[in-house]
Amino acid sequence: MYRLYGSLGTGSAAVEAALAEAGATYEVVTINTKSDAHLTAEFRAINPRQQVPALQLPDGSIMTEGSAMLLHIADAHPQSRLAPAPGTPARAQHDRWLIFMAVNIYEGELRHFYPDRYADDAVSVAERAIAYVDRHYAILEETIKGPFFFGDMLTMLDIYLWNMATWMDPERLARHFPKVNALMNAVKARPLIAPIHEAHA
Ligand SMILES: N[C@@H](CCC(=O)N[C@@H](CS)C(=O)NCC(=O)O)C(=O)O
Repeated sequence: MYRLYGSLGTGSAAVEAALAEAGATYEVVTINTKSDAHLTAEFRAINPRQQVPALQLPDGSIMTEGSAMLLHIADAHPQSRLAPAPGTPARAQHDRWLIFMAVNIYEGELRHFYPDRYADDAVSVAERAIAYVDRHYAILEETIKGPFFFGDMLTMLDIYLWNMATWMDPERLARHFPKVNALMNAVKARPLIAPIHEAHA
């Protein structure tokens, strides 16, 4: 079985939702980042970067980077059809946008939530990070077909975007990014994801 090291309200929510939608057997080990449980030597042995999520695969190996986990879960559970088939042009687009979100929106949110890690003037780092994240949400807003990213098919893009969209102020999201907001609502309404959403959001 998979073992997911995660914490409520973090990027581990997407991995939990992906495992649930894939029909995988998994357990969640809570590493509460709010009480610094990720900063222990014990967790450093699991993830030297001391962040969640970390995922132990059924063979005992450990991987980090949530976006990579989603791609792996899709490929390890092809019957769940959570990503287009590897090697196809549709998969290229899927992976393109997943990495787009990881390196622009997720990274921008880290600057928003941990501004003091980037500069002494934390307030201005946080403000610029919000504008930076918005700029990338605007590009997604133009690209999403609706209700899901590629139309009717749920993919890892939707699960990843749902997770990140829960970090944004709900009123701002609805006003400025209605397609992202509708996508988030469609994902959170899924029976397997609704309880995960409740717990994390
Ligand atoms: N690049 C990593 C980033 C993971 C990450 O930033 N996790 C945050 C929670 S969303 C965390 O563990 N924060 C605690 C810290 O950095 O001290 C990924 O995509 O999985």
